[in-house]
Amino acid sequence: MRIDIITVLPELLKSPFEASILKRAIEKDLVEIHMHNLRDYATGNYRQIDDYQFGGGAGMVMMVEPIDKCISQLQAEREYDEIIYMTPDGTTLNQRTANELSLKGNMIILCGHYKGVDQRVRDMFVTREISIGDYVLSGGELAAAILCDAVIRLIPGVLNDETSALTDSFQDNLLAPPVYTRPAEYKGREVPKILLSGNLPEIEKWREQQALERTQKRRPDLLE
Ligand code: 6GU
Repeated sequence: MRIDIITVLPELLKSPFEASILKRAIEKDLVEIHMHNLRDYATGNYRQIDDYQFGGGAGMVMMVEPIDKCISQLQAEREYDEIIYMTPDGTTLNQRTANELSLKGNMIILCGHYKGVDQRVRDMFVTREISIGDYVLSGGELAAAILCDAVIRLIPGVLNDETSALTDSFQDNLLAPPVYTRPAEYKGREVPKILLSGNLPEIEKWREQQALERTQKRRPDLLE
């Protein structure tokens, strides 16, 4: 997989890819991340990338031309399966979308800022608009980092047995069951006996039951 991220704040997107699982995925050549500073595609003395909105109103709008230049240059070099625009009015990210995107080859992620991008960018290029939840961030960068994390960890070979995605919350529309590690007793609190029994079928049954109870209590919407 190759991900090209278009942003006005590339520095905000450095550290997420320099640690732990994402770093290892890059080192193993399972994913390539390329940052593009939108400012590099702006023209004129002021390298302008945003402007006042037609019709008036507070807030600047990201201009179509620099984004067109950047995306068109990338598209001249390779085919893209998805051009994703990060925006609070997009479709809320969930595990199903992450699973779907983990199977793609090349993707562009465009990070919005200010009042967002000129609608013509969305009409001309964007194949999907994604939000990470019903709250507003100052820009799409942190949302893009979250999307990349959720997607990249699902690429075959990125996770090993210890970090397996198969038992994650949401993987079958259930939350994950409680987990314990040593010691078996801590300040009077004991690990459920069943987990120490070695009876794998019974342990599996207990986990399924716990996952179901947790989901019923915390996220009944997932079971509908
Ligand atoms: Cl993708 N962008 C911004 N700016 N705010 C958000 C978001 C995205 N998703 C939730 N809030």
